[in-house]
Amino acid sequence: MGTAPLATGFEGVTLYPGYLDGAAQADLLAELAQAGVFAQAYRPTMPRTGKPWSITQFNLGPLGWVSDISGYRYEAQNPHSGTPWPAMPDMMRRLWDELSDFPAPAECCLVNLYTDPKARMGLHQDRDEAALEAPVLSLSLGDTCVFRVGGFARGDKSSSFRLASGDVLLLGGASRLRFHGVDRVIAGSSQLIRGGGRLNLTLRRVTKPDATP
Ligand code: MD3
Ligand code: FE
Repeated sequence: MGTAPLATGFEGVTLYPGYLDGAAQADLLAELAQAGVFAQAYRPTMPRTGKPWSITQFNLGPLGWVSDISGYRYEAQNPHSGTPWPAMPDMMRRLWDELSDFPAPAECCLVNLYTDPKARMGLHQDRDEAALEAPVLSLSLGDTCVFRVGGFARGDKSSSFRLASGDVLLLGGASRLRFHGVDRVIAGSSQLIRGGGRLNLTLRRVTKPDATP
């Protein structure tokens, strides 16, 4: 496990192409299925309008990121089942320890499921975490996507690159608040997931680590 990092042209945005090999990708996928990710993924809705997203979502770990008509927030329980989120997979914990350079564990593993071939994610910022000094770590599985990174205002110029199965993207430092999104998924570009589609797992530190020793 582990490939050399590649600069992306954005300070604080580092790509590790093929960081997980095929066997590790398959193991992780099986673990996600075991945890109920595919069976229990739900379709979030937009704050205020209640418009459904084109992706579905699920969470693993102590906190889950939730979007519905009343807003975006982190929750310790799945609002659809009223039960705690399943445990964070060991492989994701290991990735965070190897790559984040952050002194406290990740608290949320958000799983985005791009199952519909038209699924996408509009440009947005990740700013619901109190610990904005912590990086976000993203792992892609399945079909390749065209990922877009912009500036710090919605209209700033942006550029796109591809994220393939097994790629890890680390977003931190000066780039933590850049706008970003997923333009589209390239159908048929991977055989990992039966029936096709893409999964993205993002690891986040949500709360500020306790400063007392
Ligand atoms: C660049 N997910 O869940 S993660 C998200 O592929 C999200 O599903 C995308 O954006 C996906 O919020 C991409 C990669 C990511 C995360 C945070 C960033 C890229 C970022 C913060 C700054 C710049
Ligand atoms: Fe994001």
